[in-house]
Amino acid sequence: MTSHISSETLRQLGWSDHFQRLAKDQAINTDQVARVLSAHRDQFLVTDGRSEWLCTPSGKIRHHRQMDYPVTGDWVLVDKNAIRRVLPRKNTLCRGEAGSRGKQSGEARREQPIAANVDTVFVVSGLDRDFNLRRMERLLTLVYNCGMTPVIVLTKADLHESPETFLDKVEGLAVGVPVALTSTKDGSGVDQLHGYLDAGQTACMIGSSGAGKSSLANRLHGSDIQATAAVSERVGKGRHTTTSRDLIVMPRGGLLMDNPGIREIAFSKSGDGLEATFSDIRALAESCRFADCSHRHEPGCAVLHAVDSGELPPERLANYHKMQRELGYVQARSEKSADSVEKERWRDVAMEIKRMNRRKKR
Ligand SMILES: Nc1nc2c(ncn2[C@@H]2O[C@H](COP(=O)(O)OP(=O)(O)O)[C@@H](O)[C@H]2O)c(=O)[nH]1
Ligand SMILES: [Mg+2]
Ligand SMILES: [Zn+2]
Repeated sequence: MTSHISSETLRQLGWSDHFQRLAKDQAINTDQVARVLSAHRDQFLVTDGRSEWLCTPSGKIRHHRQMDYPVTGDWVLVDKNAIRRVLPRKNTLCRGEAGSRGKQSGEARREQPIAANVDTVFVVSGLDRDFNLRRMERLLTLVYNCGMTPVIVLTKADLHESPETFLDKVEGLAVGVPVALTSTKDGSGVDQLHGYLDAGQTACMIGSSGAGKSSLANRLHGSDIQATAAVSERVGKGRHTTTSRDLIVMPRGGLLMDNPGIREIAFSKSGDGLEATFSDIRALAESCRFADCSHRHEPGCAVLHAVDSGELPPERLANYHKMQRELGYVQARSEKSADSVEKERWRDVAMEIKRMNRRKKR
């Protein structure tokens, strides 16, 4: 009975049929489940929908590989103030760990999970010096490679007379990706994002520091819950304010994750991200003379022809080639498939549940 009530409460935090089914199969009592709202090295703020409390990871988790350590958005098996296990993830936003690659060596980096169980990723860019089409292509590729759905959010529209010109530039970037033109100064365009934050939905923001993510979170929430650069300048804390990742429960019941600025975007997973982001190149490639055309020097290359005719920006093709090379390294190195990692996680969770229940009976 209580477990029925708590699973309804968990639903408001994004617990879906998918998790409910798996929990049932593994005889997990949802009273033992909580969601991670923020993750620090040794302390995790979790919630079960009724209260929030701090947990520490149990010894077992501590000694696990980095991928097994809880991140914001994770569902975890808790025992009072201890996190016993991380429940298998629906998806994981990962990037290559900063600094784990020698310059230009091309060697893939260690995987660094940033967030888990995310429905939509807001790729946030300011319409100021932050605006960079090549970086957007990188972020889109990263998001797709992690099996997530991107939405491009342009902020600071108020800085321009006709900000719509940016829409044209960005819409050519990735076919089918929604683009929102917003300003947190005057609130324009912000409302269209509420649709991604309905009850049970989790959205996560990525983008450089200063892009306007926390300001957007505040606008969407309707109150100042996140510290923005504007605030910290006043209190003299410097420009980089978001030091902790936070999952915020939004008024319409969805959850929004405010991540730290991503300075460097290194890949740690390969997937169909390149194809998804560069669907125009893939479509052109069908007309190349050679099926295995690299679009670098081959005769009869439809992609190079599109560059010559001005249809395809050369910088876009160059960025495609650059990422293709990087992802080649990632693929060569990747060990286990994400699926098998998550399957192992379930087996481990099931064993832990048995142990926990045995302890209770004694
Ligand atoms: N003009 C303008 N400035 C904005 C807008 N959104 C954010 N800013 C400013 O941009 C700076 C960085 O914002 P912040 O939300 O802290 O960015 P974050 O690092 O991505 O979280 C702050 O000084 C904000 O006041 C906007 O829509 N228009
Ligand atoms: Mg911030
Ligand atoms: Zn070609």
